[in-house]
Amino acid sequence: MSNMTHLKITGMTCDHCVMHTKKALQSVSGVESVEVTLEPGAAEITGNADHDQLIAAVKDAGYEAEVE
Ligand code: 9UX
Repeated sequence: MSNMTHLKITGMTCDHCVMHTKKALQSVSGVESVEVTLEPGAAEITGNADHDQLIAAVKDAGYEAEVE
């Protein structure tokens, strides 16, 4: 069974930003699926990825994330 993680994401301003964030999160080990929304800025992730790695991936892509 896989876990769900909800991230609040700030700094995304367009649909391209959403794709950057989605790709970044999909590259994290343990991630099974990712849905990212622009408004509100958020991501729903399933799998067993480490939360700190998810946040780091979003930061590397140029945005900010926090677990909600
Ligand atoms: Mo969304 Mo763009 O950034 O450079 S406003 S990708």
